[in-house]
Amino acid sequence: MARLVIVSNRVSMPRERLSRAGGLAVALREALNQYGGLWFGWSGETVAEPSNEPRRARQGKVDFAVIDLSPEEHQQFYLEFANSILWPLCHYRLGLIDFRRAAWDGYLAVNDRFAEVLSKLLRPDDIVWVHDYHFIPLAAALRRRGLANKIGFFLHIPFPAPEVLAALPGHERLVRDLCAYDLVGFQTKTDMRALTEYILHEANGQVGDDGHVLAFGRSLRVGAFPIGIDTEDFARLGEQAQNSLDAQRLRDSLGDRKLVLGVDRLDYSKGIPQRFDAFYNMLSKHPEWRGKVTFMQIAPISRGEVTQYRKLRGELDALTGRINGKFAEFDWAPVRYLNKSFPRNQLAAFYRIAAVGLVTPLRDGMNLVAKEYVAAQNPEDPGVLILSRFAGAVREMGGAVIVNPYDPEQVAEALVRALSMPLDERRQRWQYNMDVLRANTITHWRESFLKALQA
Ligand code: GDG
Repeated sequence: MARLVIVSNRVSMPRERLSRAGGLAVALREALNQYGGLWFGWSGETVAEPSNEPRRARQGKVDFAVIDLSPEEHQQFYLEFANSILWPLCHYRLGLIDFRRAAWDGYLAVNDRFAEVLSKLLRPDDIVWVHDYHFIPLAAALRRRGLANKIGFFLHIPFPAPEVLAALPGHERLVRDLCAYDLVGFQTKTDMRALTEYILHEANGQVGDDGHVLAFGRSLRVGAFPIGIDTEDFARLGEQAQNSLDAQRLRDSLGDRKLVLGVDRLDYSKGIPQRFDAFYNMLSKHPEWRGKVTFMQIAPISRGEVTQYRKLRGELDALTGRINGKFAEFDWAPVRYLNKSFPRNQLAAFYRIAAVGLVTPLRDGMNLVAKEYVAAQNPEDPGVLILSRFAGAVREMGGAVIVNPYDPEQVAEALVRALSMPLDERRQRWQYNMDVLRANTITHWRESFLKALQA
């Protein structure tokens, strides 16, 4: 295969510890190791006068090249357009959008600068794989510079329905630029159809049954490529974790209480306040569960500079206080709320011990936590996944108890049902999900995308 070039917003340089990196970073680095290639993106740093000369590193067959952003670029491109406009838009939260023309201009300008730097690093036969909403206009900016390489794009978050997308000033340009890629991949068919509906009805384009699209004078393909995890690795971590010191400490602290677990970046798309509400509801309506169950929410702070995220933090602090204030006993606190992150092996120990994995996003591209929770279970005595109908993962995790996260009473009932579910049913549900996870791993995802891009 030709050289592979991956572009993503944050690039983990070789010195960054992979044990803390997510499964995605690990999988992409594996692809680069396999084919040889280049990983290009933002360094994560802001400096007053960023240079267009990238900082380089090399490890094995993989080159890394990163550039810095100026404080203004960081503000307009990253904090404002990507994370205060595109993120809420794609998660159907129009009320949270804070549109500013300067942010849009900044977004396009940063994409243009990234294209300028990248165009000097590319060889004619390189295959380029661009990741996520930060870089929708990147291929168009590369094409303007005469590059004819195969360029693919994968959107990790949902793609909004045309009616929602139309709320974004500049949506026509955004979709036109998206069509400069050769392959556009989505997490689910629903996301894919949202784009093809737009192409058909807003852009006068054509869409074939095989995902072939003709629009804006270009021909491209679109497809659904649901992202997976390293299933065996999580299963192994889960098994090893059960005898770890952390697992022992957690078990000791729980006594004979059951554990309900939530793990999410602290993000409003994850439905955490609604989940707290559901737990409150369960303790109110089912007093028999008081003192018998503990809900642990791990929520490392994310995008702390964005106002909406700071508000969410305040809201959750208050909810934790409200639930614990009302129900706690001198020897039991119903909610454990932790604003920090844990290494993957510790996380696996928590997954393994939890009787219920409570994954209730209001909207989510896929949600890897749901998959990791399943993979880390004890096959002899697996826990139950409760999953939102609005997570991409729901298409595959047919063994989950599926809920509407906006309905706290329904989620409370699902909790009671999951906590009391007989072993046989738990095993059947888990087996169904695990078979899916074994068939669609992250390696499978990566290979099927790259195969489609090369075809
Ligand atoms: C985006 C899309 C899509 C979380 N806390 C800790 C920790 N994590 C890890 C989890 C998981 C990852 O972070 C979160 O992945 P999600 O998929 O749940 O969510 P997003 O971050 O929003 O990801 C999403 C994904 O991209 C991939 O395409 O599924 O829909 O929004 O892997 O384990 N990891 C460690 N400590 C923590 O405390 N080590």
